[in-house]
Amino acid sequence: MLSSAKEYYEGVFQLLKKHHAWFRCVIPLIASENVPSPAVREAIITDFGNRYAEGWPGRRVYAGCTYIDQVELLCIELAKKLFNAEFVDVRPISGVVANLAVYTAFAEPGDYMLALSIPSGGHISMGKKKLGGTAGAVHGLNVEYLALNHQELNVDVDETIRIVEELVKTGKTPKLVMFGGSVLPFPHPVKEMEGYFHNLGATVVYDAAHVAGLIAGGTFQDPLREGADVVTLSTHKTLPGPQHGMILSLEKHAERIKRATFPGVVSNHHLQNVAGVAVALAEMLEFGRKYAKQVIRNAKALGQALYERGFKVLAEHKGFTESHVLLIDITEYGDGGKIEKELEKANIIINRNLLPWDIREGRHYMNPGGIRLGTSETTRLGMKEKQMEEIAEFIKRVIVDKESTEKVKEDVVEFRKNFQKVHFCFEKLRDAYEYIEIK
Ligand code: DSN
Repeated sequence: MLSSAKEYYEGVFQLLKKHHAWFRCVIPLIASENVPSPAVREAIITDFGNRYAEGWPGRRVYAGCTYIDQVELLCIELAKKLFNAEFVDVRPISGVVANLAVYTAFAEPGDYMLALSIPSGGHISMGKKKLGGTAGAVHGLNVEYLALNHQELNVDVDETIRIVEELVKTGKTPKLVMFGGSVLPFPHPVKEMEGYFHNLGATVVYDAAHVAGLIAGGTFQDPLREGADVVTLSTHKTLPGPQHGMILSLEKHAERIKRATFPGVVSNHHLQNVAGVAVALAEMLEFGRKYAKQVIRNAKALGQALYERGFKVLAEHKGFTESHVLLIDITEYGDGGKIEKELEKANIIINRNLLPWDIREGRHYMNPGGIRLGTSETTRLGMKEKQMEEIAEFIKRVIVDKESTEKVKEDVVEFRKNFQKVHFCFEKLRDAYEYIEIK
């Protein structure tokens, strides 16, 4: 227990420094995380973080926005180029807030929405009221599920249409359909289904939080070209920016979205992060195609290497993934919660994940049957297929061979020494996890 203010004060900085020192030595495989460039880090510690804007550039609620407005317009321009979008709102402060803005713009409480369930790869922001999900508990939507084909790890088109037909018969015609989510190894059937949903009068939304960097890099499906009306995203998963959100859409939806964002779900919009996103988007414009290709190559290589070592990596018949993410059934070796902890002891950072059939089999999110791995951050650190093979071997040594985690950790620390810089960015002066002292 600390006592004086100075002890608490110093305690915080000691912990921050320990975290930075630790992350220099880990293998970061959490699919929703990434490491921003030193340039992004510079942008997010500027005075922009102490200012208010509110409203649209040029029509702000506050004075002092001369440069803030210009940066926000650059950010919008970059996003329009990268995503080929008619309209962009960079004010949502996260992916959840972007989704909430879209619910607010396109549906009333009590309306029906279709999305994947959480065990099937949906996100909590698409969840039912009884689960405390944003769609149900905050906006009052009735959430029904898109069907998932467990073998294909993708939306089952025929089964989903059967479910929707039943809903329509009972007066529950969906107002919104939400594709995308948090486990998104394969492109969703937006093109195949948009006509069906539009005929019902529904708005077609795509949550690209996980795959935004791959879409920007031209290596994943392009939902706006496939018929989606709106795309929501967070800016820090495969897209390597700071933590923030964004909405892309057709021009005809611009006014509804603007109003739903402000004054609907955002007051100030974390202006330092808008600047950080602009920097990350400029980096993506220059390096995004190479980066996104390598992320996917690495994910496939890691899937193959783990599979060859006996792991049940799902969707083997389709090459495991077309994105950055892999889902592994780990039940042969324990549960996802236990495995996550064991790997962390060896400096391998992954997260446990529900498998689509876990709830049916009585497994819970604390101790699910799966683990989820992503390759965005290791790719940013300059790792390629060869390193994916080495990572798979480290994972096997912990989980299958049950080697001492201390011994594996020593080898992981040694392995990480050669990967300290962020790649796919203009400047590499600072190390990826360097602690920057300015006080
Ligand atoms: N829950 C996050 C994920 O890990 O996918 C997304 O917000």
